[in-house]
Amino acid sequence: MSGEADHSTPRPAPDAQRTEVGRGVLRSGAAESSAQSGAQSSAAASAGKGMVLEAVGGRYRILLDAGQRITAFLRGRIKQEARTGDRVVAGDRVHVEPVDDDEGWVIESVMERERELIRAGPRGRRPRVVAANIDQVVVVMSAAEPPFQHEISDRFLVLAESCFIDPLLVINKMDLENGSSLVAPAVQMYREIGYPVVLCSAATGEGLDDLIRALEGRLSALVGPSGVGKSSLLNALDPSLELPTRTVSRRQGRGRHTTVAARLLILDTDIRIIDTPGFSEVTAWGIEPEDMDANFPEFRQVEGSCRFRRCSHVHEPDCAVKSALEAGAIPQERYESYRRLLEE
Ligand SMILES: Nc1nc2c(ncn2[C@@H]2O[C@H](COP(=O)(O)OP(=O)(O)O)[C@@H](O)[C@H]2O)c(=O)[nH]1
Ligand SMILES: [Mg+2]
Ligand SMILES: [Zn+2]
Repeated sequence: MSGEADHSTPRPAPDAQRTEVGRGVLRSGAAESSAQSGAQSSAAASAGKGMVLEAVGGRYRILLDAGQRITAFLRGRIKQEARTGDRVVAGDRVHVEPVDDDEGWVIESVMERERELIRAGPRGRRPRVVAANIDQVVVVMSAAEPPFQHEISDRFLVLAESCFIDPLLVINKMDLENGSSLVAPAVQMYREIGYPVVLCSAATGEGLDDLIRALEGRLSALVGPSGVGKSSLLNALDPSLELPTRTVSRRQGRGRHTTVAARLLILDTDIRIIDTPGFSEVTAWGIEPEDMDANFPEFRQVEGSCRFRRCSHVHEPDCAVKSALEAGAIPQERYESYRRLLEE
């Protein structure tokens, strides 16, 4: 994907998905905790493991496994290495220790990430880790206001696929007039591809039981364009959150709303969910053009039968993807999204 990705870095393999930076932390952290356990047994005894809820400036809100919520700073050395802000993100598992002389806590090390949600930076800037260790990417769209656009949901689905994280598609605002009929074709399309789809309304509570079932017991990240009702859905699931929701106004132009860092919310009923800042544009990172088809599950099923092994499914003869498209087995809309993302 050109524009955003002037990196020539190949896409990392699934098992090598974390950044080099991340590996550095792990190594220094591991070495340090073993040294610490010998030298400072009292500090080691009170050391804790926890999960990062939110990064705010140079400070991190952390939920300790023991249940306590604390605020911690990064150990100086880790901080020096952490130029980018990706060093510690919501969802990261960390080791913390109390600081001797005051009441504070310090992050001693960051554990190796199982998964990372990574997006491209704007205009070729370096990629950003949005959240760590999530089990599921929840792509929230609305049936109307703003209108459902498959171009947008496809971008977010590709983002999830490119990070090897299972997506769930949630279509909110089903209460709006003609909501069901407006999205029915898209819902059928995504379900046939195999994506789970939840239809709901934060306003009426319709479908929220399904949403709860899909979120329970997992760490999810909520993504989607602004205004589709992400904050409203979270409030509907847990009114004590009292998240601000946006009144859609014309004066509130695109770039106007302030960017907030991703934060992990702990809801009732064993739901942990990372709310990410509204993305008006999102681009997956590090997808080589010849690998774009891997992010479309329905293409993966047929592409092995293309005549050319590295078929782009655009100009080549005897292309199984184009045959499937003509036969109606691959939806036209999805092929359009594929072409559009390929050209970027
Ligand atoms: N009709 C209707 N409006 C909704 C629903 N959910 C959210 N909204 C409205 O949509 C606007 C944006 O909601 P918000 O939660 O701030 O969206 P976010 O930007 O995705 O977090 C607000 O005016 C909400 O009141 C819904 O299910 N139905
Ligand atoms: Mg919001
Ligand atoms: Zn092909």
